Amino acid sequence: MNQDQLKQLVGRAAVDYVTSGEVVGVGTGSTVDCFIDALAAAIAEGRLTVAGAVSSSERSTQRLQKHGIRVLDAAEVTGLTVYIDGADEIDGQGHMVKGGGAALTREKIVADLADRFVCIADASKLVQTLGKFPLPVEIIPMAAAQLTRRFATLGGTATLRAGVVTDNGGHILDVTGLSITDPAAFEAEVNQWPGVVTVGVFARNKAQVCLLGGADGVQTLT
Ligand code: ABF
Repeated sequence: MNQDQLKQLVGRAAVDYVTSGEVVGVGTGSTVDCFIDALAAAIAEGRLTVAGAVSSSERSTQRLQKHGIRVLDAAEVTGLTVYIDGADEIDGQGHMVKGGGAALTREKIVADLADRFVCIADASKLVQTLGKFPLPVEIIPMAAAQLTRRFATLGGTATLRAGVVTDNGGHILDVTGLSITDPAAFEAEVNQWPGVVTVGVFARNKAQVCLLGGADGVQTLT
């Protein structure tokens, strides 16, 4: 199976985690695109109903609406049973690096509304230690130089992602050279730096379930 087929596989598997009749939290990315398509197919076949979706990006909103799935504002719900999203890296404990698609802030907001985060990914995303994938950090633009210096004290090299403005008007720093051995402590520390909107380490909002697509099919990590 190629990578696209693995994404379709886990996208389909994630439909089983949606509670019929409820509002579902929907993330962003090519794997989530597969989930949205599989969700729409399940609805069309009468296997499931949803009351709507809370989406973490304009991209996912458009895809959901194209399928006729109602998109609610995050403020319209008090909570979600499940949030389904991809990752750039995930470790064996469910900690993730996210934000390669620049949607990390909204992803963390929707994840925080949910009782359960189900991560969907192909097996290449599973790592021992987070940090090999350049860590995305959404920032307030005027803080870029100071934050670059702060990351250097942790051994990281931060680069401004050229030409990218997030859905919230922020900029993205991509930080290479990090080895994030304690994701919860790292997230808590970086979150306190002035000018950081969201750090792409998801430890506080880690995945409770990870559906990993590999040669042997879907592996479920809990
Ligand atoms: C989102 O999309 C992100 O947080 C992550 O950066 C990315 C994963 O994308 P893909 O599924 O295309 O690899 O979930």
